[in-house]
Amino acid sequence: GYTTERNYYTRYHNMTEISDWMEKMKRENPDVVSSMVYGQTYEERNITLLKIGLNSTKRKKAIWMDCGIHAREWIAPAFCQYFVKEILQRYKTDTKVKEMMKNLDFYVTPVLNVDGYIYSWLNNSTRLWRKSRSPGPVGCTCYGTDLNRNFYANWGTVGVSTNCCEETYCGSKALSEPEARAVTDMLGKMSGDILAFLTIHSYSQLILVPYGHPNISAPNYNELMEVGLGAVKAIKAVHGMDYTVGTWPDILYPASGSSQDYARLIGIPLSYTFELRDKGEYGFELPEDQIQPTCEEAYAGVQHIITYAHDK
Ligand code: ING
Ligand code: ZN
Repeated sequence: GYTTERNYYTRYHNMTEISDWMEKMKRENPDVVSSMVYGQTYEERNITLLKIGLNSTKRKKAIWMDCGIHAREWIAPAFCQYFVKEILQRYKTDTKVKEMMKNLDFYVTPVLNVDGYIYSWLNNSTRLWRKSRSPGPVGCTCYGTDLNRNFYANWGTVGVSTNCCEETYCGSKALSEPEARAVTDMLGKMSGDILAFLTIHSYSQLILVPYGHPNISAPNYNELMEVGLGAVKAIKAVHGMDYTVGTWPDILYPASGSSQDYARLIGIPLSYTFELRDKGEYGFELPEDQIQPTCEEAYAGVQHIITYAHDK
């Protein structure tokens, strides 16, 4: 592992390095960090989350964060790592973060689409892979399902492809993919305790609120927008970057079967998709010298939402 390198959080890391890093986080913070395998990918790799929080006698609320549901969006796992590093540092000196660590557990999945992420690290021709790595149905020679179209949330109705060669192929049925099932099962177990569901993507500099489906609207749409706008302001204050907040249909185009929609549909009040830097200059291949500033500003945005959820 390269986890002792001074510049660790300014680099992208392959899956082996991220797994080593998870072990290191546990080893160095045994009272605060534990890990849990909550599912297996199509290629039978473990899907692991880190649980971060201070022990408490009362029932704790939770924050969910997943990164790397899309393989090529490398800044997302880098942000999950940065986020964990930051809260583990900050709670020791920052009384507000400490209070949140007492009242909340943070469930962080650094890489959800493990098979796809490993594939995107293979060589130059696989670098821009998005989907999972399961084979298509009989008669289709292409691989992979878009995991963010495979959830049980108006599945297959809009903004998806049924052609297994396409980037937004939604799978043969809702939850056909073990990765989407793992998240669904885990959310089911924790359901009522989760205050905020945060799923991290790139790129476009957006904060998306539910729903991706055009015909439904969240009962707390105004709250979601207001808190999202607060996050945008917090982001801008760090490095002056502009993020936009809104529903997917309002900003671009509708989509169904996303994890974000599923999370809101099952009652998680605050459900957000973050689309990190940039706006297309480098796109998914964001240079490493932008990792740190991107993570710094995204942390501010996430902290705004988490603080709101905690204080509410
Ligand atoms: N963007 C997301 C995608 O899955 C999204 C955006 C989020 C669409 C939520 C619908 C619902 O297409 C990227 N960059 O993957
Ligand atoms: Zn994505």
